[in-house]
Amino acid sequence: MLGGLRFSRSFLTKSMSKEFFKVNEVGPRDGLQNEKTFIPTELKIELINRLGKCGFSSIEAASFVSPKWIPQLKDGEKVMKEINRYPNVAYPVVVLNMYGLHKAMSNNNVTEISVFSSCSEGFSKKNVNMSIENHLNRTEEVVNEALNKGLRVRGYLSMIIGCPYDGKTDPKIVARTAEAMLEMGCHEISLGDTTGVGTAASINKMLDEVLTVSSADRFSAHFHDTYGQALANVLVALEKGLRSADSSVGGLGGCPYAPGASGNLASEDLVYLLHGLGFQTGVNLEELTQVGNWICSVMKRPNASKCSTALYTKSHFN
Ligand SMILES: *[C@@H]1O[C@H](CO)[C@@H](O)[C@H](O)[C@H]1NC(C)=O
Ligand SMILES: *[C@@H]1O[C@H](CO)[C@@H](O)[C@H](O)[C@H]1NC(C)=O
Ligand SMILES: *[C@@H]1O[C@H](CO)[C@@H](O)[C@H](O)[C@H]1NC(C)=O
Ligand SMILES: CC(=O)N[C@H]1CO[C@H](CO)[C@@H](O)[C@@H]1O
Repeated sequence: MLGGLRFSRSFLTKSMSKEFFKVNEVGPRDGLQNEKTFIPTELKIELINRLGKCGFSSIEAASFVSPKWIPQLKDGEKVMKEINRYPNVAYPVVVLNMYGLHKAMSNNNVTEISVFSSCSEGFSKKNVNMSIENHLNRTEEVVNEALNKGLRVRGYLSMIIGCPYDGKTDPKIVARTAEAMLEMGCHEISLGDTTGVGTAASINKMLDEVLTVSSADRFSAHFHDTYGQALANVLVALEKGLRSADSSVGGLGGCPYAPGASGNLASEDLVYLLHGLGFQTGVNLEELTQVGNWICSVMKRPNASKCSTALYTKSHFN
């Protein structure tokens, strides 16, 4: 057995038809942030509008961080002002500090923010020049103010399995960091395998530890496909009771730690897995593949979704 990994017969044979699984589309933010091409504002807006029509419950739409750091997303305010909002769809934006929070709250119709913490000291130091604990302290101020103003806050953890600087991440640190963010008042913690090094066994081990601090309904799986393991890892998360995952249309977003490698799991492939298991996602797969093909052709990049490629060569379908 792989690190105590067990699939009960009932898990894969049980009908999931009554269960809802939340797919968080992160392409317009996490995806575009890691693409070399700058996407004009009107195209970003069109992308978000078309994804809204596909039926996602959450679409991460923008980032309110210094344009010096992330020039690809410098037009967040205009994007948030001009998108069409579909009912019951959350449009979270990334905020890293008070400056970003105030910008997000100034007339941009933002109702949900995402905040970050690393699970690796080495990455935290490189990325924000602070220890994990110091950075959590800073983040707490931002979360407190956001909650006071009635915003919802989602917490992102990065480097949950491994880190380019520190090597393997201790699952106990992931659990402690998740607990700290839940105590601040985050409604959900997105568990980011940022480098995509996770396997079914290491994801299983990490979740065993994390699920000692809170229940599965407070976590989302954010698994990268760098090593082709993302869908297998999502299946492990499903077995552990998670019913939320992050993915990106067409697999938008590369991997800054392995140039040329894939980053985010493609939403099309995730939705295909979930529908195959009988879950409801609210997402129209056919429409989603059209959006994926459109944005990939606009960006002149290959479509990383295997599902999309298969669907459009027709004979593979059904
Ligand atoms: C803010 O968003 C809501 C829906 O989420 C929409 O009804 C409203 O028109 C928006 N307001 C502005 C100023 O964009
Ligand atoms: C990092 O933080 C230390 C103090 O905590 C400071 O002396 C140093 O200048 C900072 N480095 C950068 C690159 O901001
Ligand atoms: C974080 O804040 C708490 C209380 O607000 C304080 O006790 C603790 O020393 C701080 N930790 C660091 C590393 O700054
Ligand atoms: C429909 C479509 O354009 N699919 C393309 C996605 O990208 C792959 C290359 O990675 C192409 O082979 C597909 O044709």
